Amino acid sequence: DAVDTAPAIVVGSGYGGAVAALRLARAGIRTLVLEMGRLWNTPGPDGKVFCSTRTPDQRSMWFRTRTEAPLGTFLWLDVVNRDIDRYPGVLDCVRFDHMAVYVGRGVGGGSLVNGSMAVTPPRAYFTEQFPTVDAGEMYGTYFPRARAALGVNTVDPAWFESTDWYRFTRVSRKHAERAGLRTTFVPSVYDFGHMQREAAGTAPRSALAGEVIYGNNHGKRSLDKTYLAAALGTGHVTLHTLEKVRAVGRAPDGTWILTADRIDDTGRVVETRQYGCTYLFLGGGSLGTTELLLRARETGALPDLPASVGAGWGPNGNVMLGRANHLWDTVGADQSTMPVMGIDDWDNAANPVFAEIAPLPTGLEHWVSLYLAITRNRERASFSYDTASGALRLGWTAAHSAVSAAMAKKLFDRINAANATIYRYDLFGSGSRVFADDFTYHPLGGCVLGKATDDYGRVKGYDRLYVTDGSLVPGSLGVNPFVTITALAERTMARVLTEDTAP
Ligand code: FAE
Repeated sequence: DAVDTAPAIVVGSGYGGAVAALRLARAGIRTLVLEMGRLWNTPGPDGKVFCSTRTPDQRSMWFRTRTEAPLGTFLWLDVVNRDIDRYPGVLDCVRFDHMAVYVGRGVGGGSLVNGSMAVTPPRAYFTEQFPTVDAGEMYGTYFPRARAALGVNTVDPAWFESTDWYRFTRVSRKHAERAGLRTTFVPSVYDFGHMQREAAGTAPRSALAGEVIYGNNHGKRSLDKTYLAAALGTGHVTLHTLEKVRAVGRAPDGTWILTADRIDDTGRVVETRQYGCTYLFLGGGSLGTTELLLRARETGALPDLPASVGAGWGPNGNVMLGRANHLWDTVGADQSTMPVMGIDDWDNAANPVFAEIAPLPTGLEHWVSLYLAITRNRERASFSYDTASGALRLGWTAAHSAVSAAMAKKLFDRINAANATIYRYDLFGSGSRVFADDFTYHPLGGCVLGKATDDYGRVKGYDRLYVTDGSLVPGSLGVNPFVTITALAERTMARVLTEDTAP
């Protein structure tokens, strides 16, 4: 069979993939990027590239016949999810036995669907999670480099205090302060200048029109506008979309051989292609990269991969919950979809939690305060490979999740007690579920730095094979992960381009 070759191949175009592509290209190395999702640049019949969260259509989710938003019900009515046509939509939900993992699909990966929160972790916790990484170098060089390239900015505090669009945040701040808790502003890659123009009516609305988990039509500095635009601008990068890498192997001369299925808009495989490269960078995310390596090890394609491939996974302790406010504490019908504040109780050694004040932009007053809590859950799970079906299994259990829910409960019981409020029981479907602890937006681990790889993301057992994405992070980070994933990828690329690829 014909094999297309390139000096370097990058699998996936999320944060890890985008950094690898840009730095390889800037070093003059011809690079092919293989992405299973679409390129999101073509308007649909409504003139928009992405659909809204309020009227989702086929563009919303990856090959589904019904949307699967984490908020399953509202006021016990199934008004949030909709029937849709099967299509390579931008948000995927990968379901394991006790954990649903949300990921972005498309050129830009998670940057297309995420909440834009661009948080640098507290240095002490970063050091604890990455004991072998030089924190001075990270905080002095790679975090600043990542934030600059990602276009991180912060909301103007005066505008924040005065605008209706963040009333929901100010109400939650007041309630946290009554419980003696500290809040902190959270930086973002959403352009706040654009958001203020949205509010003023001088720019088309996106964050102020309910857009987020199915993509933003304006205002967001997603990777296709930052790292990937710069990478393609070098002329050294080729991008193939709707191509899913299914297998990785190695030719006797050491060339990496990839097998990829090209799909059409119905999901049908229209062609299977082989690619070869000298340097292989895996940026498929915690699930994508771990799946490729685990399958390669278990099928014998890459038998020397270490036993630690597949281990050390965690959901960053994610728990979502809602509180019911008193009638006089209105959160507002107008809510920006971009969170800008968190309740920071991470230094509480007895119960470390960092809880983002999340919007619930239904367009109606609902008196709900919504939160995405990041808890310090120390449980970890491993992936295993089911040889018969070829599927990945995840050993995460409901008991593992219960640890996160208990930590969130401790914090929010305090907030409820201080405000004489209660939880909302109608947000997450069945019965009276208060804590949605069975899904995550932050899958982390599977190929942990310093365990499955060396301290720079070089996969153990082979040379010229690298991991640059969220699978390097050991299951917990304490904050939203994309700034850290980007900074670690910058660090890996700086090292690899001086030590490994020099002629
Ligand atoms: P990721 O961005 O997932 O990129 C992987 C890419 O590889 C995807 O485009 C895949 O389609 C592609 N891919 C995977 N497997 C293959 C294959 N076999 N062949 C070809 N292509 C493949 O990985 N984080 C924050 O820091 N702040 C937030 O506000 C935030 N909000 C979030 C909200 C939502 C709804 C979600 C889902 C996530 C959120 N996150 C947030 C998490 C963040 O987006 C995530 O940690 C990063 O996107 C992970 O980056 P990676 O490079 O690891």
